[in-house]
Amino acid sequence: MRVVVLAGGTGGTKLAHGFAQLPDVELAVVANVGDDAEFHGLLVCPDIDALLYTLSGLIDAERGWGVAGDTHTAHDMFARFGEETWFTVGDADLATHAYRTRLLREGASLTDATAAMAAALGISARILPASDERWRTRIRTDAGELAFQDWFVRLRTEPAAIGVSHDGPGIAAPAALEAVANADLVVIGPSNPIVSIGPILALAGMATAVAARPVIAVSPIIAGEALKGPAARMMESLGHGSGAVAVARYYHALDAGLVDRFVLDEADAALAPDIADLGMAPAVLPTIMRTDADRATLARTLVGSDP
Ligand code: FO1
Repeated sequence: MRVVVLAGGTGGTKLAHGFAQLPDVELAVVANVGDDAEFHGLLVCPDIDALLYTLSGLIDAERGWGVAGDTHTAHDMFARFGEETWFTVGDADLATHAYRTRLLREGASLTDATAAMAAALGISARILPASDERWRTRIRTDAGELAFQDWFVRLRTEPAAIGVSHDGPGIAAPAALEAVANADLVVIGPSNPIVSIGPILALAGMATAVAARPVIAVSPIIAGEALKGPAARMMESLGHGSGAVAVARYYHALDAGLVDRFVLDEADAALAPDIADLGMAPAVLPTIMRTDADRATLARTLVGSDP
């Protein structure tokens, strides 16, 4: 079975790891590139990095980014040179960004560079950047418009987001579009709908390609809160409402036929009728993934359910 997971950030990455553990699944993960940014002259792709490190077992699981046990000698040296160091790049992580940047400078696409890195790290799933072009998320706030990492890491998501846009040509990577078109199942991971999934679906042709396949979306919001990150607060400050139903409404507003089945956590079982009212089949499951086994169990259940 060919499964494509749309992912960005922690939740979608964990679920992708669940599918990667299933022997009968041929997995491709379409990764958000809206968080990408340059630091120390190198291209950092946080959502691709999180997938590379999670699927290879290198991830710092506590933080959800970076390499476990990484050291910071280069970071300290950058500080001595007077570089901005609010974005922490560990020594091993620095090699990832340097290698990627070299491959791109030599003419590789981001898709090809990512494939080479995944292969080198022993990952058999395909990690497909949603776009090979620059497609950067910009956050509008009362204090002006900010690049995503500036808002997310430097300002710790203060001030509140009042608008989100994407900067770039909006062209989907051919390999990502093709994987979606050939998928038996597309899973929209429990990632931030606005800044992780939204930028993927905003690429030309992507939402239409996804909508044409059987699609299951997993809510990143449980009992009104995101397990990690600003999704719940962003949904509210951007006027999309609160709770898991707001996530379903957000996808419904993008394309009424996008999502066939919407997965609520057990804590939100009472919301199932509201999901059905939107024309999506509700499914109520334990969605909190504490262990690797939890990830595989959720993935197996989704493969087994008929969207
Ligand atoms: N997140 C932080 O909160 N602080 C950091 O210093 C930081 C560094 C970093 C370096 C490489 C990388 O791939 C990711 C990094 N992240 C950091 C995580 C990341 O920026 C965000 O979690 C994502 O963009 C949100 O999905």
